Amino acid sequence: MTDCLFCKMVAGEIKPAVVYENDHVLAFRDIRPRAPVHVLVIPKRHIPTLDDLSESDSALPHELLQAVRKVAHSEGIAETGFRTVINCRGDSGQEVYHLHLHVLGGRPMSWPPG
Ligand code: D5M
Repeated sequence: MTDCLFCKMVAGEIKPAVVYENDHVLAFRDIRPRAPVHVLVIPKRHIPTLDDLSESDSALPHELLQAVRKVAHSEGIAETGFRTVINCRGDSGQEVYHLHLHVLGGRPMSWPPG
């Protein structure tokens, strides 16, 4: 999608701070970090929200979660613990309508989230 911020990153038109990439996913640092480590993992293909994943996208959740694991290890938060969040639509506070997984770590976190 031409007007999608994250699609522009995938296309190389905007250059985020990339921490991991493969054929299917891109991971980069969040511009407004909420924790010492805050990385976003996105599919390279435009999918607006978690609810727009289709049955035929069955390999993609695996790709995304394996990328989360790799980022957690490379960022040094796999052992201490980390949180992965997917916001979906209005009440969740989703701002960017291109599916993304937040990977947060490097500090203790409370539950439930606000
Ligand atoms: O989270 C959307 C996230 O996207 C939010 O934490 C800020 C981040 N963001 C917005 N613009 C940028 C750029 N240009 N680089 C890196 N990160 C960015 P949501 O779950 O939709 O609320």
